[in-house]
Amino acid sequence: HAADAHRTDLMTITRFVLNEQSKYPESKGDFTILLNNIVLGCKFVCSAVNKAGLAKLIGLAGETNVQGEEQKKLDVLSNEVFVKALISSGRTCILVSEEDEEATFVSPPMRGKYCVVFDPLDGSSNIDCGVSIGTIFGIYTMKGSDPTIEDVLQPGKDMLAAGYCMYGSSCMLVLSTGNGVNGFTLDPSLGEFILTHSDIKIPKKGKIYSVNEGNAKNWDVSTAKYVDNCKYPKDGSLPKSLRYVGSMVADVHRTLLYGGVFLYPADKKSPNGKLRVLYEVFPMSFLMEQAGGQAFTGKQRALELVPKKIHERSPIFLGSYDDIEEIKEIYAAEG
Ligand code: AHM
Ligand code: MG
Repeated sequence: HAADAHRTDLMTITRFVLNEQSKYPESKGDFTILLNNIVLGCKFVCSAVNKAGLAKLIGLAGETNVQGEEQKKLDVLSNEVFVKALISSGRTCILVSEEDEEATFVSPPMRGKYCVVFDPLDGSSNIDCGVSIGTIFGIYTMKGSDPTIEDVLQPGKDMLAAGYCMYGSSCMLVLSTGNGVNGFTLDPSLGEFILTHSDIKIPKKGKIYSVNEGNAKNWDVSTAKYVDNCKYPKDGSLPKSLRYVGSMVADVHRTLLYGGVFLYPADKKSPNGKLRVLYEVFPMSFLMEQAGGQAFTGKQRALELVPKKIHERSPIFLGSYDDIEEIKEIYAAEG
């Protein structure tokens, strides 16, 4: 019976990626090993996030432990776990983390061909109140034989893979290796991510917009005009609903599944917006395009940006194809 087969034939993320990679005869399992280490990091963070509310009870966070050392904050701890898991995979050469000022160059004996850019725990303002937060990552392949910073300053369209993990009401990992987008949910009893959302496609047009409207007084004309259209449509369509968690992973995840737009535009106070190109804008734009949506900076296709610095920022508008088309038209007209 098909339904039974579904419940007993578990498509884990490892099995899924192994299947995908088997299409490439030259593949030797390196990517699968790398991904398994990312998955390990995500499981660790998930378990830490789930216990975060108990921290006071069991004496974590901000308190001093028996050794007299101060306990690490969740974002710092998450970063350490990812860095160590990625280095120990033996498949990475350069790591760029939101938490670290400088890129990490892996020492030659542990070096592999992949560069990983990541935000280990995004949504910092939501950590202490139990609202969904996430990890975002992108993967590049080293260009030459010696790693240089140029290897991670490539346009987002050259990413080999991108994904995020959301620590929400369930723990979900959403991944693209350039072949569409698939979602895996952590089964806590198995400790495995199981394929639950195969071949995710974003609705062509959505009914939701997502933005921090508290910044409205500093927006440019085009952003203001678009958001005004969301509330007072000029074409007879219904107004859009507003949803804004303030965690990019949660806001993008909802946008991917329900459709609509997520924007973090430029404003007078932050002319490049807030979000970071390498490990926020690029991975999410990659996923959006792979799901049939679009990602735009206000000037160009987001994935064609060529970053000059590892922590560079860019305005971003991403989501349903038609909704982003509308934003592009406004920017083209208003400049
Ligand atoms: P963070 O890296 O300090 O967590 O900031 C990134 C977060 C995103 O998750 C989210 O989209 C955005 O900041 C929200 O910013 P704001 O509070 O300005 O609306
Ligand atoms: Mg961040």
